[in-house]
Amino acid sequence: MKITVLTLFPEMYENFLHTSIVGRALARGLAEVEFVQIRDFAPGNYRHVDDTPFGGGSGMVMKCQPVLDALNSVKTDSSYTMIMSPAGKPYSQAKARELAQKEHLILICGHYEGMDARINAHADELVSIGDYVLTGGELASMVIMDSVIRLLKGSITEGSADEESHENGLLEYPQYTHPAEYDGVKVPDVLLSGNHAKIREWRILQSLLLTKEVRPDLFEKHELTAEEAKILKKYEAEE
Ligand code: 6GU
Repeated sequence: MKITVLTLFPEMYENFLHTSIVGRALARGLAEVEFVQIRDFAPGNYRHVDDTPFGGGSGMVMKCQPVLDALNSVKTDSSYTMIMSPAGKPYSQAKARELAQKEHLILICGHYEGMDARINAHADELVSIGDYVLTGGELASMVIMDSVIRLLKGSITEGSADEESHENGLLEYPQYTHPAEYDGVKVPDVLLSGNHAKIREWRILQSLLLTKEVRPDLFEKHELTAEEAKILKKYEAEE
């Protein structure tokens, strides 16, 4: 996979691209990341990439020409183009899975008060990483790159992404490691029992109870599997 980032601030990505799982995946050649400096496409000595908004209002708006010339310098028939925007569609694990199948991702990072709306028609979609405002799209594009790169084959241990939070529409069950007792707090007995059927049942129940409490919106949307329904029914009967 190739990822091209259009940005005014490529230096923001330095540590991110060289650290941990992302750093290792890129070193292994699972993905290639390139940057296009939008300012390189702005004309004149001043290389202005932004201007005042028509109709008035505060702040500056990124101009069509530098952004679209930058985009056209890298876009091909196999590119999938996304604009980072707080007004975009909510990003999700399902979208990360979808993006991990693409040959070429282009991520466009706006800055200032946003970009000229005529740029939108040149992208496949606008995406938001949550209901808050960032100073620019760079952090959002790193969130997307991180979540996509870790899904590429060979990036993390096969299968270790499958039981995580959000993969099945639920939050993950709590995890514990050594020691079995820390500061007087014990790991749940069942996890030390060696009874794999019991452990599986406990984990499914914890996942359901946690999601219901912390993310009732996800719990409502989730269709219980036959196994989940059975485990929940048993728990409710015991309560
Ligand atoms: Cl994708 N961009 C910006 N600038 N702010 C955001 C965002 C994106 N997602 C949430 N807030």
